[in-house]
Amino acid sequence: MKKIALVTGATAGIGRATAMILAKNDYDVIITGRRKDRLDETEQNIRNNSQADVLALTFDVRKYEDVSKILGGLSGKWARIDLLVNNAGLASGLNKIHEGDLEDWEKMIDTNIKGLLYVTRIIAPAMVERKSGHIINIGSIAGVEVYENGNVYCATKHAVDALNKGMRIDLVEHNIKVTSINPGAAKTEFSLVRFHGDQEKADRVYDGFIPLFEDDIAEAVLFAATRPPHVNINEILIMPTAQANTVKTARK
Ligand code: NDP
Ligand code: 8X3
Repeated sequence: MKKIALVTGATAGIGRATAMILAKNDYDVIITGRRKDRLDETEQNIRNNSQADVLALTFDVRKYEDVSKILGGLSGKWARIDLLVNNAGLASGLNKIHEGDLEDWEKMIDTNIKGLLYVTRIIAPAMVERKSGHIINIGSIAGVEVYENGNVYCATKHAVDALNKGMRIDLVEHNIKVTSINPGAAKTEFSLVRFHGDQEKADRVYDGFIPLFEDDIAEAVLFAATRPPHVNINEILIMPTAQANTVKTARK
């Protein structure tokens, strides 16, 4: 029987690449996101380029009622999720704490922390019952360090780091693996979303150096997911060669 992976936020970037690489490596995949047209594109792309079966589910991870109805209502083979990749997330805004926009703050907290919790709360019990499963949380270098104006985004990713460690303690006796993949700057739609659609500002983030790309992170997810049963990858911090940390990047 093929393994089943659920990847949240698969309409773009890291989630999209992760769903694709898992599909090419013997997983059937459940993909999720809010933008139905983009999810349909991802589904078609996976079907065209792999042997995987795909289930596309459109919902907002911030809405617990939808998360619980849609994910809690999975049936047949789709109810047996072997791998959960908690990827859906975003940065919104880049402001001093005293100038922060409450809507931005709530978006980040509700998506990056509460959304991840909502999905995990629905999926983890069946893993516990089966005494098998793997949860991979997409954290960030922003969960390891804090940088100027990154305040609330960094706080949410520090929360993901704490949850990752907490999940591992709570789930270890149930034979469930928990991994955090923490990327540095990766060129996806991340900066476009952070700067509310300002493409020029988004592009400037990656000026003068080679950032990570979505496939680089997807490969790290696949590596963690394919270790033997007795091996858990606790965390991977993966950076562009040109980025030493959140404050020092070698730009040409
Ligand atoms: P993208 O903006 O390219 O992709 C984000 C994905 O998350 C999209 O599929 C989006 O789908 C989904 N998403 C966002 N909000 C919601 C929501 N409320 N409900 C459901 N899905 C949602 O960014 P990345 O691929 O870069 O980001 C993926 C993860 O990686 C995030 O957790 C991010 O914090 C993390 N990360 C990114 C880094 C980077 O430099 N790019 C570095 C470190 C970590 P849709 O809009 O269709 O709902
Ligand atoms: C994304 C990486 O450094 O832009 O999580 O916050 S960073």
